[in-house]
Amino acid sequence: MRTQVAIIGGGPSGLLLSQLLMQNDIDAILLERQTRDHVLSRVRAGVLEQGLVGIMRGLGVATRLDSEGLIHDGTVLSYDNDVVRLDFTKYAGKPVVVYGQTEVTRDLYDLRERTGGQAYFECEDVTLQGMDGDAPFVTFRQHGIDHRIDCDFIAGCDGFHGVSRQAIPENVRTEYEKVYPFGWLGILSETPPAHHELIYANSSRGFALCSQRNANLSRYYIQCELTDTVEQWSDQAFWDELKRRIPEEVADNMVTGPSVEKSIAPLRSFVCEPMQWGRLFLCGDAAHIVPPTGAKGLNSAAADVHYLSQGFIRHYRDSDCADLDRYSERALERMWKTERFSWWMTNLLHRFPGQSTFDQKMQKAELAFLAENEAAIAVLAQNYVGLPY
Ligand code: FAS
Ligand code: PHB
Repeated sequence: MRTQVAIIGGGPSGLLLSQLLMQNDIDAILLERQTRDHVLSRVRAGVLEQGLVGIMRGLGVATRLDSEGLIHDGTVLSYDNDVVRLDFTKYAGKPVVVYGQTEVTRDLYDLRERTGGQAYFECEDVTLQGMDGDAPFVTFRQHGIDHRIDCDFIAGCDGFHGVSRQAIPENVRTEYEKVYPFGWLGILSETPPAHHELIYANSSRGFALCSQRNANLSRYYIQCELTDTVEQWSDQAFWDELKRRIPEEVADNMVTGPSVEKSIAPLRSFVCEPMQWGRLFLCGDAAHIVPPTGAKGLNSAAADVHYLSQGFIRHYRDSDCADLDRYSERALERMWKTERFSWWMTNLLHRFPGQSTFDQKMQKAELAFLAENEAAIAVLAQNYVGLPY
């Protein structure tokens, strides 16, 4: 087989890139390790920046997003029973859209099928070869049959645990990492949201987040120990702990119910530099990870895809490699600012093991300053709604 761009990974990064390339008559083949249903079974991000909404609309795949997505003009930060509302539209000029990553992925897979895009599932032993030359290729096995794809470029969109990042030689790569000493225990419940906007709660017992997917599907998280397991947390134990961490008035009025999904995610900040090597380009979680406190994982993947697709389009349309050559520089410039914001939000809202009473006072003072200073709110709002591409 031969294609122009071989895309490794069929999550949001790979799907967005494949469709943007197709829209510009650039041939791409997408290779996914799992089945489509497995990919769609994942419950991940919930907040979309306008940049990602714009890409979806540009692809003509935002009909459901525009009809079912929830426009959120703000969010709430709480510290025990003190609350601060951050008005995104007032301080950052635009809202965010609450629409699950699962639905984004579903819409993009439906689009790929409608447009006849090539996607191979259950690909095993994907290997990347020849990226440091001008004839890269990918090999993989599917249902016991070995395949080879010769290509011009390879896009590594295979997430944090994929093979693409490892294909960059260790002496070329520099990896920056911070692992947080806690995780997020998340549940999905078919109950009405506890509040019309998201609530990010800092409490003496730890962080909690009240999020949502639609009028009858809510997503909640509580900070948990890294050693916790899902089995240790009954639904009732989760609800009881969540209620202890959010403002009393919200807790007293919230509707609880059985979890339809329950999972624990570790938190880390991670960046690989560079995000390109020869004919290989990394996108999304393959190159970087943020703690979900700033709702930036999916959205930063979209920003990478924006830059990389521009690079490929300019290369094939204008025989100009300028944007491709500076992809890593452009993507990392925005990504490090996103890493900072996600790290800052995580430090502001979580209780760290062994945290001193002074450090807790610093968190309280930061939130108190946010409550009274419009410039401080504006900085947070502009980061939360998404930095410009
Ligand atoms: P993804 O990991 O989504 O997709 C990579 C794809 O590559 C996967 O489908 C995988 O099966 C495939 N793959 C891996 N190895 C392969 C190989 N060798 N060959 C072929 N395919 C291969 N972000 C938020 O903003 N908010 C959240 O609340 C949030 N929660 C998260 C919870 C969890 C448990 C995780 C892991 C992430 C969470 N994220 C969250 C971040 C998440 O949304 C990512 O940022 C987003 O999925 C990035 O998309 P991709 O870069 O496509 O990576
Ligand atoms: C979610 O709804 O899954 C969600 C929302 C905001 C975050 C993280 C997760 O910061």
